[in-house]
Amino acid sequence: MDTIRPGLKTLFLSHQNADPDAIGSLYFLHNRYGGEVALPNSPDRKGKPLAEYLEFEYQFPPLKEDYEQYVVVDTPTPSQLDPISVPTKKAVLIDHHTTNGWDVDIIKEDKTSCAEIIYDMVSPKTLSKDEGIALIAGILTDTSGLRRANVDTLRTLAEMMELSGVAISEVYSIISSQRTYSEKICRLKGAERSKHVREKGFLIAYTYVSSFESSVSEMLLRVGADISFSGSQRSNEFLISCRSKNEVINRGVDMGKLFHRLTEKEDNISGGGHPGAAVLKGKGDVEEYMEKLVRRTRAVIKEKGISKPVK
Ligand SMILES: [Mn+2]
Repeated sequence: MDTIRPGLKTLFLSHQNADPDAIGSLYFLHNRYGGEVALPNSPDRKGKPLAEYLEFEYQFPPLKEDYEQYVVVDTPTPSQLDPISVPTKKAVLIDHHTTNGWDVDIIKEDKTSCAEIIYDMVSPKTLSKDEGIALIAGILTDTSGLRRANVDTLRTLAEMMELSGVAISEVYSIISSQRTYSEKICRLKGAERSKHVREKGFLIAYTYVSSFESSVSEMLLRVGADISFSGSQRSNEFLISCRSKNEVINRGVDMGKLFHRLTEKEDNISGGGHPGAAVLKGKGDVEEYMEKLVRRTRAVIKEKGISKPVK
């Protein structure tokens, strides 16, 4: 089965912590094909307000029924559907991630969002306002506010805007949700306690918070750090989240690998991630591991012989 077959009893699904691309794609498909929708857990901070605005209804596991067809969108690996498992023989998988862990054929296109693939598949002659909002929200989030958009993205986006009459600002007002009070406090405290060092022109900032480590690390990049670390300690367990800017990644510094290398030597910790986002956790003292990570980061910058001109 390689395409959505209308008329079958169908369940539409997407990944854990569904983002606006997942929600928007599901909403559009459900509008056009009918059927039911399920998510493994609650949508993320932007997905949730979008779903609420669209009055979009979905179920959570355990699934009570069987379906003739399962359509899975925006989900690169089966584990991202946990605890839902899908019979792959009855599944249509539609995704735009470069790598995927499915062992069956999937509909994969090199697009900046799933919303674009689905829009092309349906190639609608008309688009309701809510459908426009759903699809455009998917594009805006998956391209980081169009920063990763290409010519193809913008052409599709322009067409969606024309057909639905939706303005980009309307979509932003729906998906730019407020952070919770406790997250805001953590970000403020993280900023207040932050320290930084400079290595060959790169600013490395680190701080300690009680939770929202990744949010705090992201914030530190936005206020000027090139690489940032936020650590927390809960009894004898620690967690450190790291973020780094593209200009660091482009110069060959892979924080995910750096984190992973540390775990190979010690049994009580685990971690790894992507070049620009990594996590380390385990038993131990957060300050001790923070010190190790900052030291190793500085060493890697020196080893690679890279630098950043200071303006
Ligand atoms: Mn996506």
